[in-house]
Amino acid sequence: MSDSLSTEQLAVNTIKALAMDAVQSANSGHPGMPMGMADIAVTLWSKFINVDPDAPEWPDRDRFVLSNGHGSMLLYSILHLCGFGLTLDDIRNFRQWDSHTAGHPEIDHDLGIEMTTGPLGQGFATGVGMAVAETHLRGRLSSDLVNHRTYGFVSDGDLMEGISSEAASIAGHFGLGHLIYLYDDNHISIDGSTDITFSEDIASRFSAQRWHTLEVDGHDRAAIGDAIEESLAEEDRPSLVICRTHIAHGAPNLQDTSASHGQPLGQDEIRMTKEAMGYPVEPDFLVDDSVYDFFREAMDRGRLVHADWNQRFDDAGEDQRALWQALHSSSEVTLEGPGFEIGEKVATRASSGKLFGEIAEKVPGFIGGSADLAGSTKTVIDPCRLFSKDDMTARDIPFGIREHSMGALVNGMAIHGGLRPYGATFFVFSDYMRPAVRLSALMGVPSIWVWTHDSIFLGEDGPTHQPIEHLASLRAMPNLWVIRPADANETIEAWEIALNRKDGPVAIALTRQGLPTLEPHPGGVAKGGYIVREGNDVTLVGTGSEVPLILDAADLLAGEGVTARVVSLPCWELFFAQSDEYRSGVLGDAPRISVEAGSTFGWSAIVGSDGLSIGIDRFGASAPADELADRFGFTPEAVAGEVRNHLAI
Ligand SMILES: Cc1ncc(C[n+]2csc(CCOP(=O)(O)OP(=O)(O)O)c2C)c(N)n1
Ligand SMILES: [Mg+2]
Repeated sequence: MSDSLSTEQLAVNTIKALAMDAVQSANSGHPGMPMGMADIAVTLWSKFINVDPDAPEWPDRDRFVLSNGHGSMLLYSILHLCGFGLTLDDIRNFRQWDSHTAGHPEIDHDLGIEMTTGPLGQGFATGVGMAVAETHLRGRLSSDLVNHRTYGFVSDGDLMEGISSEAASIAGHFGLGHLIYLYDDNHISIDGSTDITFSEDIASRFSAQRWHTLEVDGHDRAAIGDAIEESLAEEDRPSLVICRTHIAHGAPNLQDTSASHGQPLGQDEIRMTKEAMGYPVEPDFLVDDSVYDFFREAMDRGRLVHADWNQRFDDAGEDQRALWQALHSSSEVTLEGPGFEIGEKVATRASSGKLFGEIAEKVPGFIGGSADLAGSTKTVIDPCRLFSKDDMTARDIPFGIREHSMGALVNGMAIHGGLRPYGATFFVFSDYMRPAVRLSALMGVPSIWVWTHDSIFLGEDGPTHQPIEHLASLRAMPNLWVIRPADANETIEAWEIALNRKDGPVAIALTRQGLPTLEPHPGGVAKGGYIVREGNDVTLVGTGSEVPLILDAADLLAGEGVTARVVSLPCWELFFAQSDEYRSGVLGDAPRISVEAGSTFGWSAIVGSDGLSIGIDRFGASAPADELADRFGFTPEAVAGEVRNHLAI
């Protein structure tokens, strides 16, 4: 290849060539962004980011979030060139079945992929969560053991999405100085120029949100390097480096066009681009050895920083190491609870709240907060301290009324490692955080979602606040465990399950209203469902607040000589994971009737096509809870009446 080019320029050209070739060969993908951000990526990875390809999961590594994940070929090329586990064959298999190089790569720590997103904006907010985790852990463990940066690439789409405004607001408020984002300011999105819809002054917006902002030519590597240097020196504010770039930089006909965003450039344009760069047109996927040497030498910087960190870890004091181990421990958590009397009426949000002290003590990484509903959701670890710029080791995070970014921040903290984060709000507002919840499930991240006020029985606040379809729609989400405990003891078990799950999120739906404490059935929740009371004539299945209701209905029926089996089914996902034998044993052979104060959608999977589902298939209403129970037929008398009708007695 041309001797007149610097190796650094050759590295940039190689990334552009790999992106063009891989997208062309897959006949799908996004070449424009990798070509437009190649100068930025080469600068960041060759001069700044501290990662170790020999130990991709080293805990104090810098994090890198590709929020404009459609530009995944940029990340794959860099990781390959730097010597992470991605091979050139993986790149040849871009976007193919079972490859390591999915269209949008999500997460794969073994390969150096921290988190990249398909849904724009999620990466932006998740990175803020990683920076919160880093700040918090640095405070607790000292900067000897935790002291890294979270870098991110973000695009026009990321900044247009509302979640980035929420997350930027939090990041600026908390003064997350170790967060550095580089904005691909290319004025192009899918439908053409961003002029048609996006004209705000980004620097003013972010400085108003208390960020440190810088503006550079995104193809001037020296200027980019200076801007990153300056951002590294800024400890009190997150930094946004606004890089004016050109999408598909270097493509003679397609640079600065939206046509280069999401489709192959075509063989002719690729040839002309390679010729213009002085890059051999053939063969495809060509990498000069000097480029491998360039990146691998650069990675020695990370290896050294890692070796220093190992030394500091060995030299750390006993207390510090013990805390480190406790934070990173994967041992099983068991909870005692404060002791609840049988019959004692407690809202499950309240029994949950009473566990927080014990959880915080047993799980040092337990941390989280709510979207301005700490008192209502009863999610308080320490009433005297809130996470803030001045108290970063506090474990109660005031997320503010920003459910969507709360979801992503919790994911970011969970992905970071060392923490067991949760986020809480009213169940109905799970809608506001659903994209982040979905990503937690898709990525297999152990975020904990606490959703209270879980049915119409929250009462007078009315239908806008009363969840109806939420249980059904969240149960439809793969890999999310939704637990709706029936009493204080089931709530304890729900929390144990949530804290012990490592490979995905757990949601706990809790009541506002008091529920009687039932006879404990240890291990029942872990099986998803179990028999609360035996009976032969009919099986009544309920969840949460409807379990005591069907017990009362069963009492009424017993007086009439009808024996009803009562089944509590707090977690469908765990129940369906049991053997057929267990499930049919629990549900029995008698006719089945489900009772749940929400949509009946999906219940036929439990009660069968000839079963009956009592639920609420309309929006709720504003009235006191007792009246709602009457009007919606959620009284023991009404349920017993439905049972008699169904059994035709
Ligand atoms: C939440 C969400 N909405 C829509 C999309 C589809 N989409 C992918 S990229 C993109 C916009 C591209 O513009 P920009 O972010 O500026 O990226 P660039 O074209 O500059 O690489 C859109 C709408 C998405 N991935 N996520
Ligand atoms: Mg753009």
